[in-house]
Parts: sequence; C-alpha cells; structure tokens
Amino acid sequence: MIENPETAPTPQTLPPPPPPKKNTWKKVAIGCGIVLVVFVCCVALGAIAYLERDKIPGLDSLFSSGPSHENGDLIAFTSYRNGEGDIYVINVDGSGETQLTSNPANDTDTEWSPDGSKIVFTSDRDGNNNIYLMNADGSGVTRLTDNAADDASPTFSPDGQLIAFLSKRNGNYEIHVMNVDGANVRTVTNSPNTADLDPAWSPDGQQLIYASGTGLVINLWRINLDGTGLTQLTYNTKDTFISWFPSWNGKTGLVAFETNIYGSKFSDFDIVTMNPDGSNQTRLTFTDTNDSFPEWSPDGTMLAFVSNRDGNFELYIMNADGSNIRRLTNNSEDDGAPSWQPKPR
Ligand SMILES: [Ca+2]
Ligand SMILES: [Ca+2]
Ligand SMILES: [Ca+2]
Ligand SMILES: [Ca+2]
Repeated sequence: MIENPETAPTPQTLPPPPPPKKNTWKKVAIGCGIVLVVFVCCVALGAIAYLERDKIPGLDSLFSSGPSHENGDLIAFTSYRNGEGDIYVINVDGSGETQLTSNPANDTDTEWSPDGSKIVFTSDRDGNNNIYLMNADGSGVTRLTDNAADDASPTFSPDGQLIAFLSKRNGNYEIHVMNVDGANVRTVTNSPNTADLDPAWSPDGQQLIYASGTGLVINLWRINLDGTGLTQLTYNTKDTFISWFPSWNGKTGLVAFETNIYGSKFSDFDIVTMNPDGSNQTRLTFTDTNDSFPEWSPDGTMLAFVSNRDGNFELYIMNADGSNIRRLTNNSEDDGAPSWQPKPR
C-alpha cells in the first residue's frame, strides 16, 4: 500500500531518508564538467597546434604521422618486366600491384591529374612518342598529340587545366603547353641550340622549372609560362655533370631533382632539394648507385623515387628530409618514373 505523503501522520512513519542522490549528481555533474573543460582545451590546443604546425619545429611530424587527406592510395610507375615499358599502379604500402597497360610499345612518364582520376603518359604505340591520357584503372585511353616528332614528359598544371610537355616538333626539344584535350599547343621555351626537358609546374601554375643543356652538361632553369623571366638555377659546367627531373613541392615550394654532381661516378645520381631560386641545395640520398625520378607526394611530406641500390631499379618512398626509406617493389627488372596519386575527388 502506498502512503500519501501529505497524509503521513507523524514523523516516525516517514520513510527513511533517500540515498544522497543530489550529492551524487553533483559529483557526476562536476566530473562531467571537468572532463568537458579538459576536452575543449585539448581540442582548442590541437586546433592551434595544427594551424601553427608550420611555425613550430617538430610539430609537422606529429601531423604527418596520420593518414594524409591529400594523398591518394596509389603510386603509378613504369615497369620493364615485360621487356618494354608498361604502366602499373601500386598501393603506397607496397600491396595491390596492378598492371594498367599491356602492349608491345613503350608506355612511360606517368603523371596524375590533380583530381586523382586520370593518368597522362607517353607512348610510342602509334609509331613514335606521343602523349596519351587514361583513367586511373587503365580504361578510356585517349591520344592527345599526333605528331611525327617526339612528344614526351607530360605533366598537369596544378589547376588541371593545362598539360606541359616536351616536343621536338620545332626541330629541337622545347617545352610546350596545351589544353588537357590536346588543343591550343604553344611553346614556352625557345632555345634552338639546347634540349629542354622534364617540365615541372610551380605551385601557383605560373612558372615551370625544367632541365636544359647540350651533350652531357645539363642544368635546371625556371621560366614564366609566357616565356619571360628565364633564370638559371644550377651551374654545372663540367662535362657529364647533370641536374634534371625536377619536381616542385606544391606545399613547401621546395624543388627536388636528381643530380650526379655529388656522386662517386657518372652513374651515381642522388636526390637533392633546393629552393626555387637554386639556393640551399640539400642532398637526401647517399648511395654510390642511382637514386632517380623524385616526385613529391601531393601533401608535400614525402617523395617517391626509384633506385638501383638493391640491384635493379625498384620503387621507393621516403620522408621529405630523406629519412624512413621504404621499398615498394621487388622484381628482377627495372621500375621507373613514379607519380604519386592525389586523393581522388
Ligand atoms: Ca608497353
Ligand atoms: Ca630547345
Ligand atoms: Ca646515389
Ligand atoms: Ca625492379
């Protein structure tokens, strides 16, 4: 039987005092408040640290240890395991290697579109080197140039609107740009006595760094897209001294390239970074073999490259400072020309 408290006759018949719920709730509320305040502080400090990570030494490594929001899962590269070049992709952890092209021609020079959905490359499948575009799974191959002279080394502008490439159509290798459908081809360089090679876009899409030289003396130069502002960046003068294959970091602005000027012999290339004005050259690899074709990850924290340090050329990745080198391929033929996929969007 339930007593009506209002009619409870005397204090003696009142039920025993309830357990100190109010105090428990107070403690729980205070506890929750403390946890909430600590959580909010951590989030705020984390946000500040994230925003300030470029200014605080050591913080970068904290944030680069997790999965990048800008890097795709794949690295495209050329492999010669079938006797001539075919294009493959492999996961950044070395798993899931997949062949994308299969034909008796040489397919090479892969570069991803900035949206991570397409690969532009060079192939001689129609007789001589021309430029082609395909989907990330190898389907939908489209020919972009149709020229009896060599066209090669295509690379997308950061906004995805243009492709820079080299062409010998004017009698000598010059850097050209075209729309992504192959239309509106125009020259950027005009150097009838030197071969201009390996264009790499500036982060703002207004300049190119490329390799240029005669014979076996090759240096890096920078030029505005309209052909003005030609600037020499490296000063190799000795015959057989070569600096080439630049890759311009879209985040830090650093330029990675390969050179044999620090090597023990002609075929001892190493990967070096420098500022886009040529200053502050920093050597990242120290083998007496070839370390070649550096390509920045889209988030700018790592480099893909190839090296024959383990016998034949294999694909590797490393941190931007040259640390933490990891090998991705392991086969008996050469692998080359890597390109790191931007996160598909
Ligand atoms: Ca092939
Ligand atoms: Ca030229
Ligand atoms: Ca080396
Ligand atoms: Ca290999």
